[in-house]
Amino acid sequence: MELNVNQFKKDYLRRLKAKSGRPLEESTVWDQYHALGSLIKEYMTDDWVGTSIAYNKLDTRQVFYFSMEFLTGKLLCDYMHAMGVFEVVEQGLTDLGLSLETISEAERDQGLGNGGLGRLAACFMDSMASVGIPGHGIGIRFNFGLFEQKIINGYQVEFPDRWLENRNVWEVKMPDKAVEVHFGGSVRQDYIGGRNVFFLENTEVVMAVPYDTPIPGYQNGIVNTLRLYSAEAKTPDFDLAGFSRGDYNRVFSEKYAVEAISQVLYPDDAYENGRLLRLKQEYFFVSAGLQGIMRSFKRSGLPIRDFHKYNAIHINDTHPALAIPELMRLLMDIEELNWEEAWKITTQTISYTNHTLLHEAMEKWPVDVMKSLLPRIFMIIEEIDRRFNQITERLYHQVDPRRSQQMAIIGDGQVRMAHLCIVGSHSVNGVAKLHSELLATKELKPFNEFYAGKFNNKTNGITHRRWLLHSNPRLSAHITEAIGDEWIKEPESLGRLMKYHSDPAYLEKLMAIKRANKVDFSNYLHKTSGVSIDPDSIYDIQIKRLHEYKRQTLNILHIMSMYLRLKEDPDLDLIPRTFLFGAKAAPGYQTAKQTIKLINAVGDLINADKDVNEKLKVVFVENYGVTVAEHIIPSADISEQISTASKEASGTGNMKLMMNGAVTVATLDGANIEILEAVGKDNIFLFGLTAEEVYRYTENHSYKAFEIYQNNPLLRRAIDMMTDGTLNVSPEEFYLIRSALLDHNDAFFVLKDFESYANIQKKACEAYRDKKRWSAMSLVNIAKSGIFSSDRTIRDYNRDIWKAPVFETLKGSL
Ligand code: OAK
Repeated sequence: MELNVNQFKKDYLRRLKAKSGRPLEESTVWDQYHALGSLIKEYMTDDWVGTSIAYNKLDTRQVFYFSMEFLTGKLLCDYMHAMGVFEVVEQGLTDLGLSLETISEAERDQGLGNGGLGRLAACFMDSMASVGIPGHGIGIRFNFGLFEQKIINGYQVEFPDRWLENRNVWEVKMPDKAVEVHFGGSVRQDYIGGRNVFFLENTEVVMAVPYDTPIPGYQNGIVNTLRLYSAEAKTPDFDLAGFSRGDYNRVFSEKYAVEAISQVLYPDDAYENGRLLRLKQEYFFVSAGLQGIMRSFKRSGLPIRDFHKYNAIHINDTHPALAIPELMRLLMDIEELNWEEAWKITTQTISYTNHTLLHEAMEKWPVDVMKSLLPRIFMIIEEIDRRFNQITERLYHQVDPRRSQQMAIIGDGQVRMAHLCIVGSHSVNGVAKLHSELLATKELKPFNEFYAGKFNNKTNGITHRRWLLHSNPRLSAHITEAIGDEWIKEPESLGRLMKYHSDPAYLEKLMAIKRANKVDFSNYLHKTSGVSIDPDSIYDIQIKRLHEYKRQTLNILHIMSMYLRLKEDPDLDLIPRTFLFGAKAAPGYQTAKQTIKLINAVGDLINADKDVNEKLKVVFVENYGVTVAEHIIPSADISEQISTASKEASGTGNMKLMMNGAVTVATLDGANIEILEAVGKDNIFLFGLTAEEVYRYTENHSYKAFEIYQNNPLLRRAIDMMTDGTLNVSPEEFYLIRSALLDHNDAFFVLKDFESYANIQKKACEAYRDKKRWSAMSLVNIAKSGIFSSDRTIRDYNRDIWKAPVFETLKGSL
């Protein structure tokens, strides 16, 4: 948009006064942030309204991305870049004696997600708008996002994330678009006009009230919408009779029970905890979202039989799987289509992404729970299952009588949500080549054989605008200086940087930028936690959720072994290294919580020991989330992507770090394999078992962790350090970690991969010594990162699955 500094200052001062009721001199940082947010939102309004009018007018096919989680982080700076007003606003604020940096820190992170899946949804929102796809998000407006983590005495302690306490400046409440969602009750069946008709009776009614947030594309005038639903009791005078009888307790407890649905995000990452409230959350937003879509589709006057031609609904893992039976219900019970018509529309509308192979993350709901909470939905699932079984029985009963049962949607008293998604959609994709291949050839093999062509791969991506342009302004400027700014819209043109591969001046500046970013991060860390780190040390970074398969344990055991070697030989020639960890553990995941304590205990030991602390430092960064990531990533030298091969579906932190010039230490897992393909084996450090080897060991039970423990003295001493009193803790403190490694035969092959990990770490350090070599490696990583932009991912989804139109701009369509 067109905006000059003077106009901005005028608008801003007026807005600040109106919002805060005080002059600039007396305003708080919060007032300043709130006024700025509200002004930026207003600047966006014409395009936002215009986009939605244009989509309606053009009768265009639209994409709805249903996701339980949207891990958006802060929005202010993102929006200002997208609108092309960043510099003007920054200048205007400076003129007024204010600092954009300080003001933007006042924004609370929108932390409505756990990790990879939720952050991917947020990147996709940005890319859909920037690429020009009519694509919107549908989810839940949780009152409390992912817990805030504090480290107290080395332990993780969780605190509620009150992100809404000072209001959310970006959202707009849409009470007129509220819909009813029904739970429980019973189904009455009638035969009317030659067809079976189903009525739900005596249900509990919850109002789903949408709050819309604008999602602007990058300087293209397109503004899509993220719609998050909040649960409210039906009317303010919900039970007037009860109220006037003075039965306040009951009346209010009912209201709280209803509103509990959108109170809090479950803090489990890739783990299914089976709580009833979670199932309520899932149905709540799916039903609300579909009713909203149906309502506006019907307003367009288009025939219901063409629903799938105008609406593509994507479900982000199985959490929104009930979209399948719910859409069937709406089409049959409300729109009066027959089963075959409804089924055709539903399957052609819905597509599904799987985000994990971990069995503990696969959603299954007990039949009796589903039946009593959602009786009509359960009937529909039963019917989908019955029809599907009929076909598989016929096909397989002779060759493989068990196969039909294996593939069933309902089995062992449970509804298998992944099976429902596969059967009820027209596309099933994994999120990296290896993951998609393992889905098709191992985990979901019978389905892949049954549905030729339904399975496909869409390798994940990240928005390079947030993760490079905004979070690393120095590097962005250095890139633009060399190759122009086309990469912002066409990230694959970052490849042009390859011509600087052997340009000493360019590479030197690249290293100077990394150094400056390291200084910035050390200042940030000092300011936020009081910890000092040395910008001349290697920053070796592992930031992700804490999970055994991600193997923070491997990293810390290796650090412990370095410590032991250094204690024996203090003159060991090591480049000073700072190991940084950032990770939240699910509150109920005890092994993960012990790992946090272990990292902190090792940090306490090493950081206080003068024999070693000039060469080693271990820091656990508190409350890792989107904003913390934005501070750490530009400063990283080494990116730790060390999951057990086959376990990490893709990873996206690996992409963010390479894009910022970190070199990866990696297993051949998830998208690491594609990073290897992009950068070549000389620009990545690979180690460890392959996925095939992991499968083989697991299948033939030939792995013996204890033997490795006995035969590798250094590793044994590192493991024993957990219990021998070296760390200032009781011998039982790390019981679960030790027992997972030694008593339960190390399911994630930490011991098996230890030696090759230690070797590759040595190689990485040698490479780092050679500044020229390292800077060239770093450059290759940046140059080849363009394919990991979520713009590419979104174009792939749209080309193969959604097939929505792509608009360069909507200007002129009004
Ligand atoms: C969370 C809950 C259930 C199932 C999967 C997840 C999840 O976050 N999976 C992660 O998704 C990311 C985005 O696709 C991948 O990059 C991660 O590898 C995967 O663990």
